[in-house]
Amino acid sequence: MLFHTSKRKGVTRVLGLAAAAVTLALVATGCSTGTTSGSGDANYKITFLPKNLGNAYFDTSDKGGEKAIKEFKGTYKEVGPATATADAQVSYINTLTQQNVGAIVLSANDPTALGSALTQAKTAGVKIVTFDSDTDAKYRDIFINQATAEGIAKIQVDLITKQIGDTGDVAILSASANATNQNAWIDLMKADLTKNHPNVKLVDTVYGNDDDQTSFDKTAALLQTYPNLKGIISPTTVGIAAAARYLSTSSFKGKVALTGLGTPNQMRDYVNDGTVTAFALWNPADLGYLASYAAKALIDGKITGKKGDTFTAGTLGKFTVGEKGTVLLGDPYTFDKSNIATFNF
Ligand code: RAM
Repeated sequence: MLFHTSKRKGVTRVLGLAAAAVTLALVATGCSTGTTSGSGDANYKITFLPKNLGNAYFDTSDKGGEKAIKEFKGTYKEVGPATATADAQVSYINTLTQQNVGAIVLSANDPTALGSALTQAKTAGVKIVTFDSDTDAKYRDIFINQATAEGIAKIQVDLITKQIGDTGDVAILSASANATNQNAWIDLMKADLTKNHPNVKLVDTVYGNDDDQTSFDKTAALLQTYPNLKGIISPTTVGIAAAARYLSTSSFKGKVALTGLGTPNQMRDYVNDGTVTAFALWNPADLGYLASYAAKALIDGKITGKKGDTFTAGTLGKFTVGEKGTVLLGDPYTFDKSNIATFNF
């Protein structure tokens, strides 16, 4: 296992000193796009379709998926669009259906827009695994969720409210406007702010489309439009990295708080230079690894995605399918100055 967390006395700790080293080895041997071939009777041709290519988060998750597929001697492939839109994902799904892959492992840019392409794929016998960002449940067999939406929302609200002293204006810099995962988290963050943080006001939600430059520009615009802004939550690794880069050389550095979901490698410099205090994520490599084993279990007919189905995901161990065909990886984890040096992804 690459990354284990446990909660003891309210403190989340990393277990296993080898975590960083194992992850390092994974990064050194992995390859973000391309094919790994294997053999076997079952159709273990499994293709990852992330929201977009060129996103460090998906580079890591898909490498985790490739590692699992190598373990069971399947054929790994990764395809995906340059921009994070549903339209761009549809043509990949159609092509993969024609190519008779065994499974598509997909992070969806929209909950419904991929529906007809996915239905055709399923009808043709392709197993559909969503991971990271789900579709409506009827369009896939199983969803591999990184952590509960409630947990992901809460950790970000807890971080920002702590960082701004629980008072003042905040804004959200999200990914694309239709992203299933970000929108679920945003709804829950709004509810938490309203209920538990009456002195914190969410003044705007803007969308950087998981594009670095757009996210950078949206950050600049937020700071101009809201001169009293005290904090930004960016629930996307692309957004938070671009916002941190903007803040780090601006007069807002250290004055406007920034948190959200980021990768340690992209955020390390900004934590060390004081632009960012703390942010959260899970281990994307474990997420991809688990998704590949779920695809295998579906292909093998061991599971169908119904509640109570169980399967073993290599070194991560045994998992049980929960409500709405969802499998849960674990808890989100907080990164800050005290631990960020030990991670490499
Ligand atoms: C980006 C993507 C992804 C999300 C992470 C946190 O890389 O939007 O879907 O889970 O951020």
